[in-house]
Amino acid sequence: MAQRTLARYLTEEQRTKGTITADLKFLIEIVSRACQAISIAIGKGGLGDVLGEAGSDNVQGEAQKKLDVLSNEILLEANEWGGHLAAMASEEMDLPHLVPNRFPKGGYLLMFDPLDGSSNIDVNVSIGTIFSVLRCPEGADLSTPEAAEQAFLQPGTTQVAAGYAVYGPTTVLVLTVGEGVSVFTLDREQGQFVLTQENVQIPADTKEFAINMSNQRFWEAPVQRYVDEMVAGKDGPLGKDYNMRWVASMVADVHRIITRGGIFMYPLDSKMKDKGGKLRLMYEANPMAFLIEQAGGAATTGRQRIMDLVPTGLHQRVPVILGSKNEVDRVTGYHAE
Ligand code: P6P
Repeated sequence: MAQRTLARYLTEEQRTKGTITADLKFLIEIVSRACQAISIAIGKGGLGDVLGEAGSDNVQGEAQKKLDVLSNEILLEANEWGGHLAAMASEEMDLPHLVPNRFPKGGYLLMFDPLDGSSNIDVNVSIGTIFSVLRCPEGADLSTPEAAEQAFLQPGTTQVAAGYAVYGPTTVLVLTVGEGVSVFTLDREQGQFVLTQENVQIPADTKEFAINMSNQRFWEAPVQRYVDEMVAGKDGPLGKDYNMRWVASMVADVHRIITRGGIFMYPLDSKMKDKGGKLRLMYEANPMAFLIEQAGGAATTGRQRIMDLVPTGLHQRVPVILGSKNEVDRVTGYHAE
């Protein structure tokens, strides 16, 4: 059978499910081509002038890598002319980027973490791009970047699409438009993303957890209890041995869970309690939560469903616990006790 490219898949979905407008199909196609360009830039590594620090800091106060800035520019330039978007927001920019007046505007808002896992770039470990798509509210004030922020502050349940590209041994695009999760692998010879898996289902149970153990002494009691129980293995209350993985690239860790199950935790800890967490709600937690739920998993802050949160700011941080449903329910239940 002919390979089902992303474009063919979106067209077929558009015909059969109606959840995909022509503009949304175009938006996803454009984002996928931007991810191809990012994959090529990353692949140059030390051969291109793309490694190391950019010499600037982002809104998070984090030193930007050259590839952070380049990836952000690739996504902005790819998306601003097409007429499908009203505005964009990024981890790398303090305020939203409005579609310039010389271009037509559309009805969607696009948010992204252009290159997540930057600390892994220079050591050649998988990194990724995360994106989330919202509808622009009717009558939204997009007169200035400052005014436009309000239009983005919608709960994760209002997302119309979400996805990530993981730049690893292969470049893979994982996507949902609210009708399950599909996986596309980049065929570099064709320059096309090709469907390689449909209707992803995450096992409800797992024996694999992902957390940065060096923060253990800072965690709240429910997470301490849960991790202690997993480490206790088959002789402990959970009655089975667990394995641990921590790539320190959310996209890589989430992709492992999408592929074979598991639980990922970046919980609140006393070091960062005032910030609200480590990971960002709008362009990390919400898109990943949408994908995980669409694949039959669960995603909470430990105390509530991530996608129910009403955002208070574009760069708001939240605790994240996501993956195999029975495990997420267990540790969330510990928080409720
Ligand atoms: P730590 C990468 O910087 C990131 O935002 C996520 O991709 C990743 O899960 C986390 O931070 C890693 O954090 O504390 O292990 O460096």
